[in-house]
Amino acid sequence: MGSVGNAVTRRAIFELDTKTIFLQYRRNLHHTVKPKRLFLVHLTVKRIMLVTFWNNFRYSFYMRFTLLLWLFLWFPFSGNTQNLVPCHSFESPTHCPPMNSLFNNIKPWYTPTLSTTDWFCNCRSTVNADVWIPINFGGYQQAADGNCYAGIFGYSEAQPNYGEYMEVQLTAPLEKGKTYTVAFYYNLANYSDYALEKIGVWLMRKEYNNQHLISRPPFTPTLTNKEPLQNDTVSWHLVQESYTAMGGEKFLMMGFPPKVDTVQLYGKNFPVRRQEDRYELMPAKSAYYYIDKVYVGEQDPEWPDSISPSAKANEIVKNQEPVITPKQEFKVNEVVTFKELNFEKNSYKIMSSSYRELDRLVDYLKKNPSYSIEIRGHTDSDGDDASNMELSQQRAKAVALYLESNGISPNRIKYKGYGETMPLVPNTSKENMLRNRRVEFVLRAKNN
Ligand SMILES: [Ca+2]
Repeated sequence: MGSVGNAVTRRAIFELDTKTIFLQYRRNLHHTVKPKRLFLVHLTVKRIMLVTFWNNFRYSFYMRFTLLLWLFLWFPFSGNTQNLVPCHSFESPTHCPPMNSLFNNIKPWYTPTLSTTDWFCNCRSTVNADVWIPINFGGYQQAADGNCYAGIFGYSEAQPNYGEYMEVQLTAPLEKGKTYTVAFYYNLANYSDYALEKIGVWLMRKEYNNQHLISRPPFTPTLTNKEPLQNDTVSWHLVQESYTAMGGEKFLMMGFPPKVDTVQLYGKNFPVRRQEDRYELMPAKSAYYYIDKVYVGEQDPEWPDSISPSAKANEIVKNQEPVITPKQEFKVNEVVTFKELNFEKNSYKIMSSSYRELDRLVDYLKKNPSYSIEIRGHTDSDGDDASNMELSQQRAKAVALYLESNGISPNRIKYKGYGETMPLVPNTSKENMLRNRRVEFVLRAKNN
């Protein structure tokens, strides 16, 4: 290590940094606090931090080892094998999927349409959830890499025009005339009754983002797989194609082509759950695919053609009786009370623990576009009538807005607050009052 050079560089960075901070202090705090004094405090803290870092590096074996290991691991990837796809394996060191349908949480990926692409992880908070790994609403599958993968609907007989998509900005645009390798793994989910032949990859100069569109984007993919997709629900399979760039392609989109030509009935036995146990998020007569490890780069990534779950994983498939999320079937005209919906105290702000239940409803409404919904807010008898009426109205409205902001048309949503006028039980005990504080919904068939 050239200590003199490093010291000079560090000093230069240090001075640049402190100058910026000083300017910020002047901009933000002038007239209110004495900036010079604050600046001096900051400077001292920074100095202490630098000294601590240096001492750690000199004396701590662990820190030196970690830094060297990091450098060692980084070097082989800094050459031409660089993958231009950020977050290529859908892993997040900090986040877990909070619920289904929220693919946008695995940044920088996002859904280019209103379709509800899924993100699955083996995280503590997803155990037994619809988006857990290995068991989830699509069936059973380990990640091809790491702890997470994505999932997209390819086809559903009930909604042939519905398809799910995902998009990401590449870390650098493609260069004109250069040939790139595009590769990724896919796996047909167990509960698919159908399998598709082609999957599409779009490489685009401009971002495709149509948050009004629930059906397939209307243009054909930049490339599709030459060999038909394999109808295998056990192993991951690789799609790898090459592509000569026009230059400037910056966005990658994945999903199924606008016209699904070949839909094959997939007739094998389902290895995990019986078909009648299938969760409602997985409608009958549809095709669902898991996606993991996406690559766009100049070199062949030299990935194996398929990745099979380990023998141990297969053992789990055989022995484990999976926990099944109760099948959710809503009946038209039936009053349903939200079970997981909670608001902050005396407020109409929805707590995040409620999103899961709300999202299921969103999903249900999307898959049943002929239904409309009425939301009814109720309170207990605590507090005065008028403010209870107002609070119940606001809470019902908050639910309506949530549905709306997740793509349900406001034409399909009605809401109303009933205050304390419609108790389920007399407001005579804490338990009874808790039952009376509730939000309900009723599904209506159109023109009803
Ligand atoms: Ca992964």
